[in-house]
Amino acid sequence: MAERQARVESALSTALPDTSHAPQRLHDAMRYAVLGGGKRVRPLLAFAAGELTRADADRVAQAAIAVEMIHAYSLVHDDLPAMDNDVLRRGKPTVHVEFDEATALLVGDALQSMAFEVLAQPGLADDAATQLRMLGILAAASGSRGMAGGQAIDLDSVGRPLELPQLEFMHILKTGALIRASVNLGALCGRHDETAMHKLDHYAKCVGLAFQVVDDVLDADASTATLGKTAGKDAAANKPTYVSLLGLARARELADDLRADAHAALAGFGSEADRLRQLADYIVRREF
Ligand code: GRG
Repeated sequence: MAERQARVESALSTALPDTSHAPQRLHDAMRYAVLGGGKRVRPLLAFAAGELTRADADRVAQAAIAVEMIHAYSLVHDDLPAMDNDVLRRGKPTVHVEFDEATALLVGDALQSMAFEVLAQPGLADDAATQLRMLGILAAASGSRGMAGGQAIDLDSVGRPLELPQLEFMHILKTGALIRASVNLGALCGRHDETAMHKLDHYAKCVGLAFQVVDDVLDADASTATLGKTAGKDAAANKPTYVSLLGLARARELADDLRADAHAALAGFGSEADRLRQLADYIVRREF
């Protein structure tokens, strides 16, 4: 993990504009938002899926940083006063606190465009049609039928009782869509067949939801210092979560059931899927 995280950090640093280039403040803020923090779960998933399809690691690195740029943009916008209004992210002041709100908006906008610029570089897949498919996957996962749509449902649900299926729908879009895209993009960088893609997609849906269930558990059960972001925000904002609907113990059980489902989805694969199996375990057992 450490080796891959370092590779992601270096690829991100190379791709992001240098702070000596104008507009310097925006480039500084983009680098602040992306570099030096985060678990890099989505890139790790892309690498693990790429390992399964024997993809060239340099290709996967580009797909992986494209997803991470979308993720970083979503965190910057999510922290804005108009959304979650948070002051701490990845253990440091949020972008609008360190810079200003207008800059934070532009950081998100620019990171989103840059993700597609990176993913559109020639040669990230064996043929152009596959690479176009990759671009479509990332676009759909980020938009109103993916992450942005999930965020809209989330903002609309504060203080309103959601049933479990509605909560699940929201998280499949808000958190799950980008995690699913990470796995799919990593796999598409290599030699894939549609049966394998189908199994991988099922695996990705399970870990995507598990990731969110664990996020809810940690929000309720871990400290701000451990998380590097404000803990207990969901309850304070009266937000429906897996913990508020199921209680801590059942939410933990649900995460473990989803981990088992993720493993089952990989049953037909051999040791080439071990990294994906380890990541499913990590996602459920992580402490921050
Ligand atoms: C603004 C369009 C738009 C979307 C925002 C992802 C998101 C949607 C909001 C983030 C709020 C949040 C805490 C969601 C729960 C799951 C999640 C994405 C947690 C943060 O991801 P990690 O734990 O963060 O992978 P690091 O910092 O490790 O990268």
